[in-house]
Amino acid sequence: MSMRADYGEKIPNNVGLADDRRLQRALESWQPRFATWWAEMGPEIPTRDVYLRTAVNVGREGWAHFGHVKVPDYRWGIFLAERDPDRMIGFGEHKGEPAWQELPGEYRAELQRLIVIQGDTEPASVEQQRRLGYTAPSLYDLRNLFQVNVEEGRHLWAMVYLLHAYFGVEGREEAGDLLRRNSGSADSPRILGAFNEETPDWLSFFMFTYFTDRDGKYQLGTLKESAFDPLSRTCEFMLKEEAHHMFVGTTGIDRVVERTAQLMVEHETDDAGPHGAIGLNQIQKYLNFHYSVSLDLFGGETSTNVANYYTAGIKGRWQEDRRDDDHRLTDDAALVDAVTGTGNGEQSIGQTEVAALTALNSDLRGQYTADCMSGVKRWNKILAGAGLPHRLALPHHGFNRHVGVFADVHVSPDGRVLDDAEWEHRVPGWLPTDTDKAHVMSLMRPVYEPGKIASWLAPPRNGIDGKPFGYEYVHLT
Ligand code: BYC
Ligand code: FE
Ligand code: FE
Repeated sequence: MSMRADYGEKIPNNVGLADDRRLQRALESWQPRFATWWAEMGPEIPTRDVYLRTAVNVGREGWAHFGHVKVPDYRWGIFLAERDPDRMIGFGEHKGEPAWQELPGEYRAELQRLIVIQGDTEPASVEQQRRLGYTAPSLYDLRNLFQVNVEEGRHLWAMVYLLHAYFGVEGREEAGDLLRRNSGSADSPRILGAFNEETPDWLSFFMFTYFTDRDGKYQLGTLKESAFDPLSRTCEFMLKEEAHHMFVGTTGIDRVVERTAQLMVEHETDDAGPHGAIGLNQIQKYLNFHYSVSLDLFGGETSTNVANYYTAGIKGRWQEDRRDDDHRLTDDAALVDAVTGTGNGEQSIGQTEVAALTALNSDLRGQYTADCMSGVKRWNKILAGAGLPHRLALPHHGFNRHVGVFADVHVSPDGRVLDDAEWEHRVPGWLPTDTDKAHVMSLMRPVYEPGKIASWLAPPRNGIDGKPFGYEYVHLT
């Protein structure tokens, strides 16, 4: 069943908004609040226009349109992947029953919570990134920043649509609160830790889009499996956009590593920092930080919440249909991380067996880590290609954690439990220090001339949408 995309409407959509006056009015009253939020909390740098991709439809004939647009006039729309009328629930106690087109009353609270948490992250990331335009290393990068930001704005719209369409008064209130909480705010912070951290520089931005948007990919992947079909279809379409965000991260870090390696070779040094680059050890420290903060987004190693979500059919596993088991997991066991031993620095990291259903956060985190490894391999290839013996690595998953079994211990990047004194002594070598941050910040000088690029990263291999790197992707005012 395919629904025509309604692009002439005030709110572009493929959900038949024109046929539901009540819902349309509710969303049209939320729209100016979104516009106010975007003006106050969105990208600060003034532009005349930006070369952006806009989602205009779903399906095979092409879903996106490219062109220069005035950013406040961007058409944030509501798009769900096409409906499969025969879709069946793939897991949990309702496995084999038809997917739900309406909200089941018994799971209302859980679904609302998941949608609110997901929705909260989207505007949070825009808030975190709002000042980066002032230090963009090229117009190409500035354009990518805007692209990521408008799409995170559209992801907010996606969750707000679900809240308005299915959750009544409470949903409308939650939709309002998504604009009321702010990243880093003392009184009303964003829900999840990583989304209250700062993204003050472009290395952080690339790390964030590599590691934190990738958490988004995996969480959306599990919600795409949901028995609640409108949520599933929403997430399926969001995943399409997500691919570009991770591309920005992957190739961004590629280009930083490439430039650093170049200068290390040119100056025959281990530290390219004094030569206008970001030091390789600084890249490693930023990687350590963003990977560990993103691991916290997977929740505890064991969780009764996640077991209940799975049994109810509202949150599945990554690629549920490729799993070779009964998709109910009621009789299965799984190994999860555990910290054993007590006090006096005698603790060590082992594993313990738990009910598989409670181990699903660990399961997802494992899939995520394997994916993150592929980036590290890429970056190490760049180093090897430059003839350098240096390598980057993911730290142990217990390193610098604030959620789950590792929250109460200090773990080194190579996976040893440390006492407080040793941790304090060694941590400046593992996480960005004020000196590291100041060095990275000192390199953040804007380059707004078409075809020019900052000193600390290599230009991209290709431009956007077949355009060259030197194209005027952004017209500043
Ligand atoms: N910070 O039972 P547990 C994205 C809380 S990113 C603070 O293990 P659960 C994006 C937890 O709420 C993807 N608190 O939790 C990326 C619970 O509290 P209560 C976002 C945390 O529910 C870049 C308690 O600790 N989407 O899209 O199994 C740019 C016990 O935890 C944190 C989702 O996350 C934390 N990090 O798992 C833009 C999907 N972690 O209930 C966008 C929806 C846990 O005891 N969310 N807590 O008071 C979920 O699926 C789950 O809620 C979580 C947590 C995976 C987040
Ligand atoms: Fe998003
Ligand atoms: Fe994203």
